[in-house]
Amino acid sequence: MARLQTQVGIIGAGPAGLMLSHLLHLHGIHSVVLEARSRQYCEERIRAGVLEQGSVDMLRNAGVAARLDKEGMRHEGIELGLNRQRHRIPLAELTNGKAVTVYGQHEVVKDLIARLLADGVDIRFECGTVSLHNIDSPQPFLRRSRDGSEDEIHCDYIAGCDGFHGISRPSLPQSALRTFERSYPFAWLGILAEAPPSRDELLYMHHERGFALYSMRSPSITRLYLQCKPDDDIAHWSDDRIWSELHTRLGCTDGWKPLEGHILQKGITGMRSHVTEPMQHGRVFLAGDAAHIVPPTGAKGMNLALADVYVLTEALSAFYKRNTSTQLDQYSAVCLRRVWKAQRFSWWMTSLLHRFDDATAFDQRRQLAELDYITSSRTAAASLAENYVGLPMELH
Ligand code: FAS
Ligand code: PHB
Repeated sequence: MARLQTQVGIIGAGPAGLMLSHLLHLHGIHSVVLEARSRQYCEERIRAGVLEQGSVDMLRNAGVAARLDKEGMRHEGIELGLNRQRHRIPLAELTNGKAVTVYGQHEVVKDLIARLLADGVDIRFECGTVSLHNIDSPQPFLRRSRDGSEDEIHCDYIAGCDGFHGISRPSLPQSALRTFERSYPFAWLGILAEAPPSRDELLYMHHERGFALYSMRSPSITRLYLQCKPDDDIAHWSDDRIWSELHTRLGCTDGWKPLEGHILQKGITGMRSHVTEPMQHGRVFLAGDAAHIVPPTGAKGMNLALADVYVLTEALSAFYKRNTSTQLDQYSAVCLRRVWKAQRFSWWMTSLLHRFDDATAFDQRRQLAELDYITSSRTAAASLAENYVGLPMELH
């Protein structure tokens, strides 16, 4: 068995784990990243698509935004659709110039992996089975076992960046944790289509048959979503049925509807809200989906992951450079303030735009009135805008 020593042991090479390792490297802090899947799997897994202003600034300041700046699509507005009509929310105008950038999560992952490898950071793909040990002692360690061989990675701190189904959260004493959950009575069917975007900005469409979202990935790739049943089976959705439903729900009175194209990928994603409190225990810090899940309607998931690791990096840097653990002790409280505001916004956007089968006639009228209010009041639109582009980062 090999015995390694590092400062921070990181589980997971998604946006949280990769960004954390890179930010720590910039601060001269050594880490080892253990990832269960292959590099190719991580780089090809299609997920989030929208970066908040703060996330773009963070990636730029960390020196990993060259391709983002070249290929990312800055959007200064989004559209909400109601009764087959579009209403623009001028994000930049309402937030003193902030915007979002459409750039696939898998592209961010590719950029970060390339930089970590170029910098010689120790990242181990297909790492085998990981377990956490001595998490309440000053000398925690990770054990990874694969094909009969074992390594121990001894560290000062462990970062659980292994997503919702990872090993880190279940490895904490459940008596020390409190879970907050909400599941939604629907899911999203998402497709990637080889069809040039025929609108410049995202369109979130309310429709009596269910929500639909028009998004994009590049000048030749469109990303589209349909609200579907929570237990729906993708095998029941032929390409023709998907396009027919997308045209029905996204079609506007001015004749616009999305262009069709070859469907490269389709899948169904469940919708849930989840928060684990606290996001730390002993020498273990949870970040990203390992600690929280939001419904994707607010485009917050990846952005929250990046914000968590920014807070954790500042706290670890204060510990190693100024020998103070105050920020480490406050990590969970600082992150949870942002997490819960993102949960609120994501729940609100989801409740605003989706069809609820158990909604009463009153609920339906109230939902339409809220959409009417947001699309006719500058104050209401400004509240949506400041949340959508991302609330200011707070470190204390
Ligand atoms: P991730 O899940 O991205 O990464 C965790 C990593 O840990 C993975 O690479 C995994 O292989 C690894 N891992 C897990 N267990 C391990 C173990 N035991 N040992 C070692 N490694 C382990 N967010 C949006 O904002 N917009 C969207 O449209 C959107 N769509 C989504 C669609 C799907 C299908 C899913 C599942 C999520 C979606 N999300 C979306 C949310 C998503 O983008 C997450 O918020 C984001 O991936 C969070 O990043 P991480 O916290 O790094 O977790
Ligand atoms: C996407 O393009 O994948 C996307 C965009 C906005 C969302 C969710 C997903 O709210």
